[in-house]
Amino acid sequence: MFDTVLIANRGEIALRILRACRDLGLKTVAAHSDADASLRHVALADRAICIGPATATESYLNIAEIIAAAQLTGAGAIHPGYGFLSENAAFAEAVENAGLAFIGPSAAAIRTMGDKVSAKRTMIAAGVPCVAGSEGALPQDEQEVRAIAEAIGYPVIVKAAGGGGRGMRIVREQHALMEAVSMAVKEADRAFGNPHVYLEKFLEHPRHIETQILADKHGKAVWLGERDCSMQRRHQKIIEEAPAPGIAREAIAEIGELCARACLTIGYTGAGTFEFLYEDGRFSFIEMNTRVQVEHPVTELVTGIDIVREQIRIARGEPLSFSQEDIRIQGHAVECRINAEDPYSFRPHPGRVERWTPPGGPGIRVESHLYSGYTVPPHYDSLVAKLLAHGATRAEAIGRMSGALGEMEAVGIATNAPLHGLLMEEPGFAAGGFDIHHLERLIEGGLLEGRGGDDD
Ligand code: MV4
Repeated sequence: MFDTVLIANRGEIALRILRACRDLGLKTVAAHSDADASLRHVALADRAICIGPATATESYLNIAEIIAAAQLTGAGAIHPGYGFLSENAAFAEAVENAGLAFIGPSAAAIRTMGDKVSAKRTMIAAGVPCVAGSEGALPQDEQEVRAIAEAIGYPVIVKAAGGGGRGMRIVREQHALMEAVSMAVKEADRAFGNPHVYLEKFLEHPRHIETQILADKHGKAVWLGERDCSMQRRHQKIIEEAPAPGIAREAIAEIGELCARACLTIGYTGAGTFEFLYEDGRFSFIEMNTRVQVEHPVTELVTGIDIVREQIRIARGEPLSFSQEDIRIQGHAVECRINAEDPYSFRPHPGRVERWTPPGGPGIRVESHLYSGYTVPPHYDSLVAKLLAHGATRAEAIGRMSGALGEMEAVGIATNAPLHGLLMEEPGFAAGGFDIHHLERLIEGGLLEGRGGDDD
C-alpha cells in the first residue's frame, strides 16, 4: 500500500491535499510547473519535482511526465485534484497501468460518467429522475430528430455528449432546430473529438443542486447531503452553500439514497457529485462529476467529514469509517470563491500580493495558498482563496461571511471580494432559493453600476 502521494495540481487544492496526506501520516511529492516553484505546497511537501513549463498542456496536463515524476520520486499514488487531468479516463488508466494508485474512481467509471449520454442512460436505469429528453445521442435522420423535439416539447436544449457547458444551444421553435443541431455537432466534434449531441427539455428557471457521495471498495456508499450552487456567472460558480434553502429534507434524502445506490450499480468508488436541476419541486439529473469539487468544504463544514481524507483512505482500500445513520447536517455553511479579477469588469488581475491577511474567528475557514509576497501567475485559473462561514443558521453564516470579507486583505491584486460583499447584503440572496440566472440578472440590473472604473 502506498505511503507517498504525488499531488498533480496547484494552488489551494494542492495545499488542501497536502494537509490531508499529513493528517494520514503520508508523505507528499509536489509536481509543479516552472511558474509554480514558489507555491506554498511546494515548500511544505517532502519532495518537489518540476514537470514542465508554465503552459498547462506541457505540465499539469502532461500524462507521461507526471507518471515519470511519480516513478522517479517513489510515489505510490497520484491525487489529481480538480480540473486538469482529474476527469481524464486515459490518465486514470495510465496511472493504474504504471502500477500506481489513482486517487479517484476507476477509468471505466470516469469514462461512463464522462459521456453525458451514457451517464444519463446509467442514471435512468438506476431509477434517478432525469430531464425529459432524447434517449441517447441524436440519430442522423432529420425527420427523426424533429419528431424527438416535438415529443419533448419546445423549448429544447442541444447538448454535447462529450463536454460540460460548451456548445449548448437553446431552441425555442421548430424552424431553428436543425441548424442548431448541425452547429452543435460540428462544435462538439472539434472541441471534444465526439460529435454526439442529445436533446433535453430546456428548463427556464432551475436551481443548481448537487449531492455529494462517497463510496468505498467494499460495497458501501453514502450521501453527504446537498449543495446549492445556483449563484453563478457564465458557468462559473461564485457562491455555494449547504443545505439548500427551502427544499424538503425528505426530497433530498430520497435523491441522496438513489445516488448512493447508483454508485453501487456502476461500481463507482471515491468521492463524486451528482448534479441536478431543481425546478417546480422536482429534481432532474444532468451530469456527474467524478472528482473532488472546489466547493467540497461546504459539505465538510456541515457534516464534519473530511472528504479529501476519505478519498485517500478509499484509494488505500480502507472501508468508510461511518454509516449513513452517522451523518447529521449541522447548521449552515456558505463559501465565497475569491478570484484574482477586477470585481467590475471580471477581467483576470494576477500580480504580486504585497500583503495577505486572511480573516478568522468563530465558524470561519479559509482555503488559500496565498501569502504576503506571493505572485499570482497569469497562466492558470484566477481562484486564489475560498472563504467559508459556518453558523447555526443561514443568517448567522451569512453574517459571519460579511465580517470575514471585511477583514480579508489582498493588497496588490484585485479580487471579487467587493462583489461578494454586495451579494451578502442583497435581498434575493438573503431570501435564498434563487435560480441559476439570479446573479446575471442582478448584474444586468446594475448591481455593479457606479462602482469601479470599468463597466463593460
Ligand atoms: C440545462 C439548463 C436548462 N435546461 N439543461 C449548463 C452547464 C451544463 N452543465 C448544464 N447546463 C444547463 N443545462 C436543461 N435541460 C440550464 C443549464 C444552465 C446552467 C446549469 C447549471 C448551472 C448554471 C447554468 C447556467 C446556464 C445554463
